[in-house]
Amino acid sequence: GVRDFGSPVRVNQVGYLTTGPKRATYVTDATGPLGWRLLDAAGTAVATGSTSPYGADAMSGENVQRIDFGAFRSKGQGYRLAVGDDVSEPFDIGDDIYKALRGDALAYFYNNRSGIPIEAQYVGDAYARAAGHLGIAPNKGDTSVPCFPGTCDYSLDVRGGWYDAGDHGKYVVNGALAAWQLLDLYERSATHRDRGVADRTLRIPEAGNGDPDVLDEAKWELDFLLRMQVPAGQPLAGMVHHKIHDEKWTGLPLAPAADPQQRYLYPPSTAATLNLAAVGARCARVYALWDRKLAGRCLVAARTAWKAALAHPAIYAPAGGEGGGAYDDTKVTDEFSWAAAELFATTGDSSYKKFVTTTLSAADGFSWQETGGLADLALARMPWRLSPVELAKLVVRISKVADKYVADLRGQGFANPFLPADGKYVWGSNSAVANNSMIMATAYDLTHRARYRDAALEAMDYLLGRNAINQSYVTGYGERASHNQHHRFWAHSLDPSLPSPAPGSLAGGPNSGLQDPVAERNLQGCAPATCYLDDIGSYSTNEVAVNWNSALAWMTAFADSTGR
Ligand code: 9MR
Repeated sequence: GVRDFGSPVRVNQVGYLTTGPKRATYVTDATGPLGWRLLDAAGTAVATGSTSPYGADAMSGENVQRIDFGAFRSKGQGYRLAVGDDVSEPFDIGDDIYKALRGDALAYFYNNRSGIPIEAQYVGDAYARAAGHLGIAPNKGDTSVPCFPGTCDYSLDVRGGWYDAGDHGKYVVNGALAAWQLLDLYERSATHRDRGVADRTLRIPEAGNGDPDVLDEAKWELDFLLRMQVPAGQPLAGMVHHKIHDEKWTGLPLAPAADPQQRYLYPPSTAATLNLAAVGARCARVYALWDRKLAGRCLVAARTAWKAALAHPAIYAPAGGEGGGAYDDTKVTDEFSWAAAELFATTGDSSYKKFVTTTLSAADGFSWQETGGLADLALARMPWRLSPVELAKLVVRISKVADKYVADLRGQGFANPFLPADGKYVWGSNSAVANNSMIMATAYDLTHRARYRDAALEAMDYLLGRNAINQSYVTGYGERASHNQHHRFWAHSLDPSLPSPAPGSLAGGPNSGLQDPVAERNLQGCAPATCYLDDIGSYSTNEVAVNWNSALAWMTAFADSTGR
């Protein structure tokens, strides 16, 4: 049947920063300008203006007009935007719009920790659960996990870390990217005098230990990543196992502690090894102040991984397989470059520089698979490692990519910095939105050009409801928010005794590929930006994942700090 997207007036359903851009999109067949009214909570018009006709929006297939109410700067709650009889979902205007979300985006990680009970005192009764995968029946992992039959003959203790997503696998490549993004969030905050990552900012067991909570959270994953390295004395010593997961896909719902499957270590890969080198180098720098022991372990692991990768430069994780995601990747020049940049940034050892062979590009952005652009982001954090000329070039490169994303965002009816050249939205498109926004935000930090900040904030509008389907993709935020994301424990729609996803969980988002049966059945012929279903079965459009929530966490921290 015809899908009902509610009001044709599309806004950020959470709200707009007092001093930020305030834009909306109106879906209409009308071609001429129309009057809009901003209504306060009592329904009184407090500002008015005219829409700007846009025309047909390629990614949504809708004819739209755009609304700019940026001149209005009065804080308040429960505003709505109206055009004729059409009225938007409510939203707030204030300096604190992103305050709660920034905490919840990070709380996602505690909720998805493996190997530790998730306690009611931190998350509330509904989200509390037993520790998963500590080798207690019926669990078979992760304290002693054998290699996949025929691949090697030892077992490793790979407890801890975060579950990848809706499944209980733990994968090094995107786990490392997620941990890296939290470390970068921390370093950005530290250099921008943002107190939002201090101790006692999150509800986690480590709050109050004197260390920034976001570093406590990232440490939970780093400890796991370090355990994935092949020990000395074994074949491929220093390389890193690509992943650990169940033998077969488990069904839904399933609490982590109830998973009965055999789990295996899958063979080391050059990509996973270089991911540990990259995040290990960053870890060594970031924790030097807070946890010297961890920092030391990270540096040793990173250097060891780097050498192992040089010795085994082309061991690729295969596509396909059973029981877990493949995270396959047969091009690792980008991983070499990112790892080298992180190692150089941390150690200052210029022998790594010749391996930095990639730069940021608008076409690739960055993702778990395409890490070439992260080399530039690594260097941007340590500008004093570069000569003035190198630094100037770096700023130009990052700005040019940000300029392209600003243009892509401004050029669309529903402002979005993700505009795929092939016209297709990918699996996890919302993470591309957030990661491209992080690049624009970094350009803002480097240049202080307002257009980068504005565009980064406008991209948040897209994620929170100003889009083709009037959907906030973040649980608990917005009137029409996703709450049936694909997850084995947050499976309320399958078992009412289980919770919905915790507030602050980002859905993967529209995916043109229709790569699951529910999407295939229900979304045939969808325009790219509409290929989404808030259905627990639609894992290719509606899963959660650590490397998506890390992007959301980074962006909400930026948005929150820039609003004050
Ligand atoms: O995020 C991954 C995406 O880039 C891939 O296209 C997709 C299919 O291989 O896999 C995604 O990652 C999933 C992983 O394979 C298994 N756990 C859930 C992840 C998020 O959906």
